[in-house]
Amino acid sequence: MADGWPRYVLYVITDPSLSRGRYHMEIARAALEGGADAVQIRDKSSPAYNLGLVTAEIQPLARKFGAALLVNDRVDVALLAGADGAHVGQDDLPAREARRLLPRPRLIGVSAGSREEALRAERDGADYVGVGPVFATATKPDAGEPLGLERLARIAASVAIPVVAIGGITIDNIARVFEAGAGGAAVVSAVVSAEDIAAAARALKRRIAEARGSATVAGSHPREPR
Ligand code: TZP
Ligand code: MG
Repeated sequence: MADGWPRYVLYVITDPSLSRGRYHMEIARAALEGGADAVQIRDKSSPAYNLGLVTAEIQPLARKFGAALLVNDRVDVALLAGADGAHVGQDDLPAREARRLLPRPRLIGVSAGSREEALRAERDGADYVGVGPVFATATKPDAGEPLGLERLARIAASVAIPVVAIGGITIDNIARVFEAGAGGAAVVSAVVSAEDIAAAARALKRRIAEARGSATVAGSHPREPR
């Protein structure tokens, strides 16, 4: 495993419905070339069989780049395809069960929209929480009202595991989620819908590096996932 693994700094979610016709492998490869630290396969319309094939195909590439590969929703697929981990929402398998099925060093990420959900996920064995939507987003219409940066900061200060901010994150606001204490930023459209996926990821990484370089110690959260 690469030094400092796993890292969630730039976490790219490969949703093919927003990708101008590009499929998971093409998105993942370009995102990894652009510096994505983690890639999540998200595909609400693919049966488990296809998801498994796609995941198994991308996993060696992610490993080559020292990045983590996770599967959205499907702990079973992550397990069978040999992915690094799975990401579950509040309506998927409970985090505690997901953890039981995918023991460490595999990764379990859990979506949390509140401090309570984040604390419960941490107690139940999550490696990180995906917190959002931080900003308004059209990508997930049922994501709920935006939390905003202050609530993101309160949640980040409440848990010891990394908080990965999600929802409406763009090149123009990504610095602010790190300033609020997030350890990572997860994006769909800002990377997947870009004409040049690798360039979009690279630009986000540059902006993150600037933000982390200038982040003050006060109010900061551990920046590096353990
Ligand atoms: N969960 C909360 S918001 C969201 C998900 C999957 C969508 C994020 O997509 P985008 O395009 O980065 O706003
Ligand atoms: Mg889900």
